[in-house]
Amino acid sequence: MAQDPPPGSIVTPDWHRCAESKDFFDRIMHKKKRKQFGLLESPMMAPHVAVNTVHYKVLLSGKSGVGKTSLAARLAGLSIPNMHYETTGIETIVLYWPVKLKENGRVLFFRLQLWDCGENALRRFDHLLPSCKEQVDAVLFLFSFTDRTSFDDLPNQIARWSEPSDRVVKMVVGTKFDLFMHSDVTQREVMQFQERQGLPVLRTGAEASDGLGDVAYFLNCLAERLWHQDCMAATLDSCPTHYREGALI
Ligand SMILES: Nc1nc2c(ncn2[C@@H]2O[C@H](COP(=O)(O)OP(=O)(O)O)[C@@H](O)[C@H]2O)c(=O)[nH]1
Ligand SMILES: [Mg+2]
Repeated sequence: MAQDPPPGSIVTPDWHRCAESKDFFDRIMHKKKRKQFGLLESPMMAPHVAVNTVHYKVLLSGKSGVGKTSLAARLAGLSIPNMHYETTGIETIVLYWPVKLKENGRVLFFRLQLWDCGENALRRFDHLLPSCKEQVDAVLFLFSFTDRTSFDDLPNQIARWSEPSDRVVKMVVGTKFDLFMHSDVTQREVMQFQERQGLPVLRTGAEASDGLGDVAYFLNCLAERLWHQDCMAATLDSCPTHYREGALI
C-alpha cells in the first residue's frame, strides 16, 4: 500500500480562503450555499480557463446510526437530517471540489460520487456490497464518538475491504465529535488505533455552517489521498485512470 502523504503536502491547504480561488469556488456556490449538481451537470468555467475534472467513487461504511447519511449531506452542503431513518438502499450524492496542486500550481475539480448504503440493506441484499465495491476509489469507515460498539467494530469493517487493498484509499471518520461530553471513546484510544492501523482518523460534528470552512479540511485530505493513489498507480501503469475530461498535460 502506498504511504500516505502528510496533510497539506499535495494540495494547497485553505485554498478556498485565497482570492485567486474565488472564480473556481463561485462555480460550486450559489447565494452563499453549495450548488447541487445532477448526474449530468458540472461546474462551468469560462472557455479560456482549462480545468480538468477527475472522477472518484467514495463509499461511506459504518453501523446504522453512526452518521453516514449526515456526513454525505455535510460534505455536499445539504441540510443534515435531524431524525435518523435507516437508508433503505444505496443513495448517491455528487459533489465538486476544486483544489490547487502544490507541485505545479494546476487546478483540478474533484468530482466525488458519495455512496451511502444502509447497513441493514447491505446485510439483507447480497448484491449491494459487490456494486458498492465495484471500481471504488475510497472508503470512509465511520464510527460515532457516542457509540462504543461502532468503534470496536472498525477492525471488522476494515477487514471487509482487505481486497483489493492497494488501490483503495481508506480513511476513518469519527462522527458526533460535538457530543464529546458523552463520548464513549477516548482520544488516547483513537491515537492508538490510528498508529496500529496506519490509517488517518478525521473527526466531524457540530452544526454545519453554509460556508466551506467546516468541510474544506476534510475534502482536501480526501482529494490529496485520492490524487496520491492515482499518481502511484500511474507510475506503475504509466496510464492515469481518472481523467475523463481533457488530456493530462
Ligand atoms: N450531534 C451530532 N449528531 C449527528 C452527527 N452525525 C449524525 N448525527 C445524528 O445521528 C443520527 C443518525 O445519523 P444518520 O446520518 O442518519 O446515520 P446513518 O444511519 O449512518 O446514515 C441522526 O439523527 C443525525 O442527526 C454529528 O456529527 N453530530
Ligand atoms: Mg443513512
